[in-house]
Amino acid sequence: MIITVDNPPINAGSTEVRQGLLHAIHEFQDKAQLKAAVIIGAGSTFIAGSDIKEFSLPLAEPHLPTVINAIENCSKPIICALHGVALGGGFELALGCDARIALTGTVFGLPEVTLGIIPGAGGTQRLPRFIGVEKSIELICAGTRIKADEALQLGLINQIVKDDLIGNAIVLATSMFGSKKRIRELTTPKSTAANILAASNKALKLGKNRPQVQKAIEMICNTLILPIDEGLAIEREAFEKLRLSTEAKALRYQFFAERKLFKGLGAHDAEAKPINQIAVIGAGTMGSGIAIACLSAGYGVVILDQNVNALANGVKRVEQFYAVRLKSGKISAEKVSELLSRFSHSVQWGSIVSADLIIEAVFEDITVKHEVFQKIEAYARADALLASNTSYLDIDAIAAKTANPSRVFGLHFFSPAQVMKLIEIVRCKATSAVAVATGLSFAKHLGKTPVISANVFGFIGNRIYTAYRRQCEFMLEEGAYPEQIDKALEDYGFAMGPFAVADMSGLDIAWSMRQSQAINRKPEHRYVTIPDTLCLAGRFGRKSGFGYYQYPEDAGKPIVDPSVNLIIEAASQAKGIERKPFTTVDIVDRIILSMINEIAHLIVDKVVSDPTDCDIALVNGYGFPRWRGGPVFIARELGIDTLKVQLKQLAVVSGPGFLAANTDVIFRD
Ligand code: 3H9
Repeated sequence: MIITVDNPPINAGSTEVRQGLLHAIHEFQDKAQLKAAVIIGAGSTFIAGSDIKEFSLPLAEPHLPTVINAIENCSKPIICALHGVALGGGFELALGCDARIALTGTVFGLPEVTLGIIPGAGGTQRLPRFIGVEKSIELICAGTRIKADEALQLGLINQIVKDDLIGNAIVLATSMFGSKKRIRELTTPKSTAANILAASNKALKLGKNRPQVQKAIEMICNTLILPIDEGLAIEREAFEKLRLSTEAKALRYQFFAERKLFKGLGAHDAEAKPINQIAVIGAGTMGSGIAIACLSAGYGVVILDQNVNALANGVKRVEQFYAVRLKSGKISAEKVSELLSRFSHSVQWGSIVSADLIIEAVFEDITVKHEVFQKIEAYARADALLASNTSYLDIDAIAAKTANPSRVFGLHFFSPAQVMKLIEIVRCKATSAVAVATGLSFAKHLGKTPVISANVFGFIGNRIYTAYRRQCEFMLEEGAYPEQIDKALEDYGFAMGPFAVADMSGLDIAWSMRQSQAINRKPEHRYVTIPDTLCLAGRFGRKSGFGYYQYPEDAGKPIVDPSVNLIIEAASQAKGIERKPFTTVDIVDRIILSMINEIAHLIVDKVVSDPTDCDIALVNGYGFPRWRGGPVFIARELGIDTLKVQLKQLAVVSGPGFLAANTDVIFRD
């Protein structure tokens, strides 16, 4: 009997699918003339997992474990024929079958932890019985997706076939007439406590110690001590608890927000132009990072810098990046030579003539940018697209001085450009639809997450970050200290607190930006002078050995500096502010609220079209913990009325210059 799951587009294991499967298995059991069954997916894939849209509601019967029980309890063999992906519940269903056959290229995995849950249909109980505790910890706790050849090596599938999946599955099923091979009957291979501990510690570190990772380890280890039915019951209970947690809800929100973003990005009114050859202007850290990102994605890259030393350093950074990967075994020598065969460098502007896309990543100075764009125009092909990687300069002003501003736009990468997922695509007044569509397709090809921003100071991310930083400075003035704010945010899930980040980026950069904007600052607005005082004292952060913290040569970590606290206290005193203690909750609440307020401004000002894009930007470019969902998710959880009350309080404590936004826009989809 052939049982086909047909629930496009990804054959999600919805209630109807589970009902259909259970019905078919019972029918198969009841018909004596049928000797074996094959479960297969229609369309491009097997079951890609449970339908996670159902996860915010009570799950309807029959549950997936009931379906898998029916397969195991069936007296005749049931084979799974797999293609596309077999993920989450789809893979768990396959593990409940008597044999598995897969088409070349099929992908397997239990990615539940990435959604804040653990496998809830036996994944943590059957997988270890097959491949052992350590390997299961490695795969389940990272949500790793593996290809068919690795699955075959691990013994997870019986056979790989190049074509005729169903025909080959029927042959396999026929060979199994009269037999059953239940994974539940296997005993988990023995392991040493030291090995399990090492695998667990590694997984916890990688999984940021999140509750679902801890639970997954506990469940997997249960297979060494508990009978399978007991282990399954405990797993299901833990899955149910995690499924209903705010953290899992936030991760589902992020999942669907990203899908929505990519879907929206595909719906553009112009075709992207093909891009093969990229020119990067400027061989600094950013330029070489962009070159690496482009080379790794398969593009031909020329990097140009008129300063010979800067060029040599940039080229060295690119070569060293691949040399380190080669040494650590992450890449083969052949791959490195193939990558570097597409890489060239030059001090001559003539080298950019064959580029389809030219990305400027030079010093942040508008005069320098104007000069560079003039040069680019003189040498680039007339149909090449021109992008600036500026993080805060006015790209309209840059475009206005070019002969064809319709081909100019922003491609704002985040440092390190070869690592960070976020790219802001800045659409200027004259940017053509083709340029935007090409920027998007290019960003996607790099494996990045692009968000579209209007051309305003700070674009999306830095606008929100600036509001958040300002709020942190207010709190310094009112009674908090840098180490306390940094710790509160690190405990919340940020990789680094804002003052440690500021010290790393260099306080002088923001200082010169503030100086350039001083003329526009309203004197009646609240302005915190602490960062300026630090800069006037030569405290520029890590590079000068002092900033918000001290950085003695022999200390790996920032050290709290009592003299900074004196500067802060003097600033409070100068304004007659009576310092008061802050709790971690006070700190985090004020920061999140200030972000929500700024996001509402961005929507009202039409800088970004969808509020959820801001959450995606913060998670992918600013280290906002994904499992918190983002400020928009948090605002929606709080509800419009509570948010309004809290924002009113924030306006009061923030003082003059704080502009409360119309947050209703956050609640529109
Ligand atoms: C689980 O299984 C728990 C178990 O332990 C069971 C416990 C009892 N549900 O990504 P795409 C939608 S947890 C609902 O653009 P691609 C997606 O929103 C689950 N919908 O395509 C989009 O919809 P729309 C474990 C889903 O080809 C459409 O499908 N499984 C789900 O680039 C196409 O998606 C996972 O975590 C879902 N599970 O990639 C797998 N998945 O057209 C997560 C997708 O309306 N999914 N949709 O915008 C993926 O990794 C990718 O979507 C996949 C396809 C590789 C499948």
